[in-house]
Amino acid sequence: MSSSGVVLYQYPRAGRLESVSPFCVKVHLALKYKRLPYEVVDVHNRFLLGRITPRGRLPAADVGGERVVDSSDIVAALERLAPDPPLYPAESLLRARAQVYEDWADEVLYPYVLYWRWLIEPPHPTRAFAFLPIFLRPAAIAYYRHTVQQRLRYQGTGTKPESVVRNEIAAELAALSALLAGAGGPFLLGTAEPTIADIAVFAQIDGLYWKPLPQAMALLERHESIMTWYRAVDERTRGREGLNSPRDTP
Ligand SMILES: N[C@@H](CCC(=O)N[C@@H](CS)C(=O)NCC(=O)O)C(=O)O
Repeated sequence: MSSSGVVLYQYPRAGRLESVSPFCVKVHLALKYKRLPYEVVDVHNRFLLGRITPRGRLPAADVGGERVVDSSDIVAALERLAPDPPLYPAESLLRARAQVYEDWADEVLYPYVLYWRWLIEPPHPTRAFAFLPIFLRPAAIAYYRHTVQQRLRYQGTGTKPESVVRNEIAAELAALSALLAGAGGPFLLGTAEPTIADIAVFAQIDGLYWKPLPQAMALLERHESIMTWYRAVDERTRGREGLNSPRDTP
């Protein structure tokens, strides 16, 4: 066990992305920003999730001897464990804005990330699911694609044609770009250091700024303010590992 006692249960890495799941990446970013050592347990089989958490979702983590589920609750528990450097602003209005950004990232941006990854630029069978024998990968992709489609339909985004979703994503990115340009500082709340708002939004944007998704990367690169902010968050959270370039598969 690591010296902090923190264990992160996650969906596995995908190339240089710490996890294929943006919510697991969000927890990695918080841990790295706080320079907390931690152990990672990869969950390859989602049917075994019930052994880790009855909620059947990842990430989950052991923090301070307790099993915590949901990236937002995990980051809050990390803040209690290691308050310095802080991820939550002390000032109440900034804190409220941070909460709204986090919810926007988790609830609005995430379905778009799923839609883009599975329906616009779906996984390539030879590159995805590297832990499976190659002949099983197309079936695994078909299964996950179907599951994601069902969830997205229920959530709403999956009922929309691709052209509509592309326009909606472009509008969200334009909004992010304008918010960053007007932030008055390098990070979303205008602060000198990143907050939970940056970590949460970055985790979703990072899920799109990824070499297997060249169209999404091109879309993001049209926004200079997003790219400047992306590099600043990346540098604060993992620059020391030299990973501040688009995530790639090996
Ligand atoms: N609100 C949760 C969302 C977590 C979530 O949706 N995780 C996905 C992976 S990105 C998951 O575990 N899905 C279950 C499955 O694939 O069966 C959080 O912030 O942790």
